[in-house]
Amino acid sequence: MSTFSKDFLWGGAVAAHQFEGGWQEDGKGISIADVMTSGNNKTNRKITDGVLPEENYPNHDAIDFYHHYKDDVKLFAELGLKAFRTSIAWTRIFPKGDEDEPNEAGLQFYDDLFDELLKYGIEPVVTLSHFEMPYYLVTEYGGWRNRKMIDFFTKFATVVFKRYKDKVKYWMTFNEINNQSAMLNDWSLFTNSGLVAQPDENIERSMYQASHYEVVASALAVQIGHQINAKFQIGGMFALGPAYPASPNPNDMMKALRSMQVNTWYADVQCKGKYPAWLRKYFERQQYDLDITLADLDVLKAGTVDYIGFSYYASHVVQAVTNEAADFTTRDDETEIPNPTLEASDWGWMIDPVGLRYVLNWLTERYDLPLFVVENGLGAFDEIENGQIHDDYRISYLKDHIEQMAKAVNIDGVNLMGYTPWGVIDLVSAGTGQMDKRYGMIYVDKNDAGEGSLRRLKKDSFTWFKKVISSNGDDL
Ligand code: BGP
Repeated sequence: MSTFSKDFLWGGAVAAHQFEGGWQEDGKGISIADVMTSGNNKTNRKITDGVLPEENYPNHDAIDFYHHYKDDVKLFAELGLKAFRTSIAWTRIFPKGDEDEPNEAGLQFYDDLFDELLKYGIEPVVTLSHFEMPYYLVTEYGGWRNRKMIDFFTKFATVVFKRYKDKVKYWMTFNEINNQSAMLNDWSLFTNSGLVAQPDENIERSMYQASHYEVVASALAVQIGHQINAKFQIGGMFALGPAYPASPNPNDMMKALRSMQVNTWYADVQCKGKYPAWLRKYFERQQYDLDITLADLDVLKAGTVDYIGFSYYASHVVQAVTNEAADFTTRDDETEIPNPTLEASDWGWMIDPVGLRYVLNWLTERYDLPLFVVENGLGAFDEIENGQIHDDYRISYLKDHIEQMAKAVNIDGVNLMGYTPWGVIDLVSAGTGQMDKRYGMIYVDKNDAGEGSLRRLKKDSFTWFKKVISSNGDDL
């Protein structure tokens, strides 16, 4: 008997802005992803004030899936994908975000894409907001600082839920909604909430306010979605990895616990329908006095998610900065250190397959909901040799992680719905804005400088993953 259920969703994951291109095609508006230049890591990708003629924006053309989607979906079918996770570019549907009527051409594009997937029996899995919102909502309304965003988002959600109610069953509201709290840097604030810190602004307070409006919007979307089609499965989506204590020192242990709590408070709210105690206390101690109404709290209770989607790439080691004075409330109380027992990727991400089993257990124990690994993978440089790409490093990364998923299912009793590795086809990296950090099983001929024929090539991992899917995970 197979480890994984017979309807296990083996798939691949991408996000609209990282692979579609066509940034001004058919009435699409400017999204926050369209004003980000490339960089070297998550902290130095530049966010520009509008689209500036002298800058180069990698997401504008990306891999031009917008014009290649039929051929690409054919390749996904050849790979044997049962599911394909993508997002809807909000700006194709509402170019500025506050219009009364949606853009028909944008809606039609996703109709065509979903039809193409369904033609091959590939189930679309759709994220409503994957690091994207109309840039106009940032300049005119201040992004998610503004309560009006709840209406704009729920309107967008309602339009697409209605339009695709017979084509899409699996949805997620916000991609990696927890990054902003866990990292609190310019990049995560912007991509999660469209926040650009203003002079003298307490940006942490604004982040919590924006996050609150997002979890309310998400809970409303869950309720609206279920009214439109009771069969919809609507999940949250979180970036997760274990935080290990640097030593057996109880302060390090307490720090690791708090780090996990900071990383999962959104999951607490979206799965349990209420804020955790430590965070309510934190708001009080900081005198944040957030706009959280009693009606909002009812919405959160009534709009809990059906499953947990999460990305898993790496684990972290944390150490309390001081053993004496740490109160374990802020990021200042910790430092992050490398794990001497693990290898790191070329970008310094700790490769830790067992950490995936740890997270699967942790989530099951805490929320007891179906789990869906909607991102996992190795960002690496690939070399082409005589038209071939021998990416054994990627195969071994994926294999080791699937083995741990199997243990979580077989031994630990975790309820796992599916596995959609990240960037099944090479795309623009969210963190660097570059092409040469590749995750795909399908290579795309385009480099960091934006040059290349866009030709698609199957890597060795393509053949390997095809076998994994056809054996339902038995033949690794
Ligand atoms: C997650 C995002 C993706 C994606 C991935 C890999 O944070 O949901 O959009 O890009 O990580 O990260 P990167 O592209 O920075 O390597």
